[in-house]
Amino acid sequence: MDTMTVIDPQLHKEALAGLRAEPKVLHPKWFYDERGSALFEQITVLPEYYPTRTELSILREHVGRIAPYVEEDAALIELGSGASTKTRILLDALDAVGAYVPVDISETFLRAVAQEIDRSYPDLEVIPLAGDLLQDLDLPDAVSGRPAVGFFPGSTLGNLEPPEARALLRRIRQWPDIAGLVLGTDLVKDPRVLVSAYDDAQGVTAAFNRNVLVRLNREAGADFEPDSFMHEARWNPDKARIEMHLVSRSDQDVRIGSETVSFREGESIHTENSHKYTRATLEAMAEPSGWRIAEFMTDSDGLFAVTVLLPD
Ligand code: SAH
Ligand code: AVI
Repeated sequence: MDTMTVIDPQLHKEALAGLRAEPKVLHPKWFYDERGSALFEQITVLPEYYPTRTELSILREHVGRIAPYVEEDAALIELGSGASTKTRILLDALDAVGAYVPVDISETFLRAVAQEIDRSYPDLEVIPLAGDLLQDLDLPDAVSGRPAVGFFPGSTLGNLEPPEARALLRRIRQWPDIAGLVLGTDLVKDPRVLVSAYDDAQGVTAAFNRNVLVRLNREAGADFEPDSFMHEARWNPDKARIEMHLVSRSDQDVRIGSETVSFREGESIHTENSHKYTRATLEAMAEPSGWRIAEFMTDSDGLFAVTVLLPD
């Protein structure tokens, strides 16, 4: 679907509402068409983008601390599974996993990755679920009767507004037979390190950011000139988050279907938040959603954390 010119009415409606708002905003879930998923994979190996390699190293070192929480024949349900690279560390070490349900909004990418996992782990039941994790998920029958373990790596939780994030944690808590949640979160650190992770020298993150405009042209009938918007990464200390923006280089009008949206020079579209946590802020978010911290694992530089949350 990603490569065809098909107007997505939901994208058109949400994008128009966001671009008419003050300040202008687009939800980050729209980054992930096929090209967006591929660009994100390029980001994960950039020298400036420390989160992926750091989380991989924490998982490799501490997977033994996760094992006791994964019961025999468990269903591993991964939210925002992407390339499922981190999952392989769990699957290689945890024989108890009987079924794997990767959930992702980027459907073409999801199906290709699920096939690769299926080939690599012949004894595992692999059931990909294409969907929006902000909605109620229709979990497959293979999950029922199995102890469920959520896996939510990458700090994708941090891309949600705090109320969205708390609501998602509450929904996971209500999954039938939920035994635990393995959650990856990025930690607060020197803003210079953070800004360069989101504004790399090769311009891959800028291309990832602008790709949402390319998608709007193809799937929402828009006529953006992506290069007429500058990529910007800003640290917002009050909200402990990196914000990504696309800033208009000039006064310009852009068509979205039959509507027109006007931009002033310097006006931005706020395209993403990436919240950064401390153990205390993470706990303050998880506890009201019905979770307690059982394990908190971090790297020696304290850049990133993998937490095992248990139902309280
Ligand atoms: N878990 C991987 C990928 C992180 S990138 C890692 O840690 O490297 C974020 C992933 O979440 C992408 O694959 C994207 O398609 C998916 N995603 C983003 N918003 C989503 C949503 N609302 N519903 C489902 N998946 C979503
Ligand atoms: C998927 N998500 C956690 C990434 C992040 O770091 O917030 C998305 C990303 N945006 C820019 N670079 C990476």
